[in-house]
Amino acid sequence: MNYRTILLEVTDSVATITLNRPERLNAFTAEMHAEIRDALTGIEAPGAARVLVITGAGRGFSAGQDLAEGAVMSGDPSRADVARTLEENYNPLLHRLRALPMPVIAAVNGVAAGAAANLALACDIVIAARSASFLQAFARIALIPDAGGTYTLPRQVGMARAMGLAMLAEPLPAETAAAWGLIWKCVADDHFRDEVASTAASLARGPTRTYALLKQAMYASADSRFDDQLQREAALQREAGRTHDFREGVTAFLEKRPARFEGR
Ligand code: T3D
Repeated sequence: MNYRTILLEVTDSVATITLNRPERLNAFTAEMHAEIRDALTGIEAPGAARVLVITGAGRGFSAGQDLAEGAVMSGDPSRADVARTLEENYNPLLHRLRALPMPVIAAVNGVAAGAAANLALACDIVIAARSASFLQAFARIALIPDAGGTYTLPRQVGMARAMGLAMLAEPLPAETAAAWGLIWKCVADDHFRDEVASTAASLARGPTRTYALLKQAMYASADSRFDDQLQREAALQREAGRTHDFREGVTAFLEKRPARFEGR
């Protein structure tokens, strides 16, 4: 299908969604959200893909919500409902990416600002080019961090850094984001695309069903008691132990050969 604001490509089980409004630094519009939803429906279909990569066209990842389309610009400002786009667009997207039964890589090629920064940080693996940065731009326009920022940031970098990022709204260079443990990796610009491609290819050869179970376990842990989490692990491990890939993994180990996972 042809989209106007994104590109969708699926090659060797790797689906790539490229945010594609480079003249607006790939800022999100309602149309872009609708197109991403449509693309995800195809990607979720059984056998369609085993990894999703989200990246940006041109020099930026995304500047977050398109402020020319935002709530405050449409109609009477005193009646603006900024939460509506969160409830209708961003929050369902965040839930959907977490629940997607495959790894999701945010390939942050340049600046990621506002809701786009937090969307990237909510992905399973974040790889950023060295020239990229993460900007909690919200306070600059008198908003609070959204798209999960107030959840993700204190948990991943601690309250002191989360507060600094949110209140000062200064760009966080990719290298510092990696040093703080906010992202998986910061890679030299020259090697960025190759690193994303090799990571995606490696995950596409992996035990996809197990990755989906692993996501469930990891994302539940932040809100779980220790004992509940142990029970959840046992239940999910039971499922993992019944996959074809578990049998293949153990067989390959005993036969001293690389495993050939099929994602089931
Ligand atoms: O409904 C609601 O509004 C609520 C939703 C809230 C969720 C959010 O995401 S709030 C946060 C929204 N994002 C921002 O506040 C970031 C705004 N952008 C910037 O601060 C800067 O663009 C950057 C720091 C990200 C990058 O700066 P720079 O100098 O590299 O690029 P630039 O020149 O500012 O941007 C290039 C073009 O993209 C420019 O257009 P022009 O002048 O060439 O015609 C600029 O206006 C446009 N652009 C950048 N960000 C946005 C945008 N257009 C619309 N919306 C944007 N968010």
